[in-house]
Amino acid sequence: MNAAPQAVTAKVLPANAATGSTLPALNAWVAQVAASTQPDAIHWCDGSDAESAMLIEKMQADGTLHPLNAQTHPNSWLHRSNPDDVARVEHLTFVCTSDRDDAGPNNHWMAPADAHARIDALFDGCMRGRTMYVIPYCMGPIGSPLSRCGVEITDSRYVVANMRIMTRMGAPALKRIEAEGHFVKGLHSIGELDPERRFIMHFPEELTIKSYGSGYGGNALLGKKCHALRIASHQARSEGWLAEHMLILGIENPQGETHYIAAAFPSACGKTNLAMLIPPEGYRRDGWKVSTIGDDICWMRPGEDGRLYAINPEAGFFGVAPGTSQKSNANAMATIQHDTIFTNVGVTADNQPWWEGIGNGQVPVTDWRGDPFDPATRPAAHPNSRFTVSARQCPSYSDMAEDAKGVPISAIVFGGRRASLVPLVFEARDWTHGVLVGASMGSETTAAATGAVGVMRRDPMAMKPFCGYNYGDYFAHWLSFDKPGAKLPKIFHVNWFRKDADGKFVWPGFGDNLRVLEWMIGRVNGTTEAVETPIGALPAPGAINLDGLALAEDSRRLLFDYDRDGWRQEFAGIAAYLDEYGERMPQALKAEQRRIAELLETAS
Ligand code: O2Y
Ligand code: MN
Repeated sequence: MNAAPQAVTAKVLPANAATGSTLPALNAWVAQVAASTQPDAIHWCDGSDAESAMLIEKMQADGTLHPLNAQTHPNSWLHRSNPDDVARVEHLTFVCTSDRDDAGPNNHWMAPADAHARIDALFDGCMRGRTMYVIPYCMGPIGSPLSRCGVEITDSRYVVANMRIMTRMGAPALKRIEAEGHFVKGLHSIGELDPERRFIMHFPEELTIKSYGSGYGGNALLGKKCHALRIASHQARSEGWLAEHMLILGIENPQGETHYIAAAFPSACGKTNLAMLIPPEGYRRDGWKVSTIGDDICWMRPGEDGRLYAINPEAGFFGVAPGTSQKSNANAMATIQHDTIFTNVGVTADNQPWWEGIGNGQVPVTDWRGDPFDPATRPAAHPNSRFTVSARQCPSYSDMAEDAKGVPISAIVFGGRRASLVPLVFEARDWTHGVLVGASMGSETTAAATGAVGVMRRDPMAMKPFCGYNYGDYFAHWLSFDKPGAKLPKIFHVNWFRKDADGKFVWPGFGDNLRVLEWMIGRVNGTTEAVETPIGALPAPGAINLDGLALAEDSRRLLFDYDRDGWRQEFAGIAAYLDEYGERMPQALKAEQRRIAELLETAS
């Protein structure tokens, strides 16, 4: 089915396996897109090795990909994006629902007809002289009932190469789409890469995405944030499941019992590091093991036993390079040793990828823009530079990630970067409280999205840029899972980023985060102690194993205390925040906020 490029008369595509699909609706859509975008050729992607080799050859020839050192990084490539196209662009990202309130104050909105008109005008004739690639893909294991399929049409070979890593793409996905008869439509063109002519539009009611003018990450790999979060969150609401911005990891204790934990952190808050955590030496000796199911997105649905079962809809990692090192994430470093696409990193004299924080003693000679490296001009790697790599290359990747029924979730963790106030960990008293914890979480911004860095903003459930509908309705959907027969996970909040008076992080983080996860598992099993406070249950003194950590008494206090006055202010801020969503904010969530605010006034 790896069709030779064909001249397009853009009338009718043959409905046969050689050049198209057996699904008339898919052929018709491809023909309609070809008629408007006018490509020179159409290529239906089958996902084969031969196809990949052909694309890589073309990308090397046109300078899209540069080979890296084949001895140290076999089969690995450097891509330099347009310098104006290096991150998600929230201000150009729209959710286009018939009723503005359905998109909610958490999204930029445009009326569907206006949005189609604006973006279709850009697509008009935009693929002249280019090949149009048709990428059938499946988000999640091909055989899983929790998976959902889509087709991305793009004129970017880089997108095809990334989608091949990040999704189950090609012939098996097309087969499933043809059997199901429906799919999410994603249309993408890099256009002129002009920020003035750039939009990422979502039409949840039509299960359609249109993205123009960016070739980068979340703007262009439409299976990821556009489909697996914005469109899927809408689908999930109508079908009774959850599409979340969460990593999934498995923890096996020395008794051989495995618990799966899903965790939501805002962008670039160390999710990939946590998903690939390596237990501290003593824990490894005692038999603790951590396995990775996913590092970014989690789809969960109640199983027949009332528990939530989760899959990772992705097949690869699109991870932030800066800060990734042997110390922070040895599993990631092993994963990206071969068959990896690096985007916007620096390179060393012997052509190895390099980024700030890599900590391998090497030095960059060329920066991410291809200029000689000069620290006075810019960092060697862009702060949002990335690696794209298959999850199967990760030493901690779990076979359970391919399990069609998903993994049962024991605990959900919310977290953010909070320099002050928020303790290392606390447990929500029940599901409603947990939903409030998720709804009110906040973090200091990072470079993953364009805009100011280091500013605290609320990012409920780390879904602010990704929830495809009104947050009020989204919280109501979360609350609706608490029904008779449900055996829901416990919900926790963590803060790895608390700082002391000198501005230093108090908690060592990385592998030592397992100490906190161990406490959570103890809470799930009912074997670990906690102290009730108005904000939730904090670890009882001694309940978290701190053996071997050099933590001063002051640091321990910062990690485990709660400051009642500070929380009173925080809860006033939470009330104001919930009010911003008006009538759609569930009363139950506001009542929960009031319950805790009152406790903070009265409890000692
Ligand atoms: O910057 C982008 O284009 C992508 S953003 C991203 C990529 C992978 C995982 N998470 C994120 C994010 O912003 O949360
Ligand atoms: Mn993410």
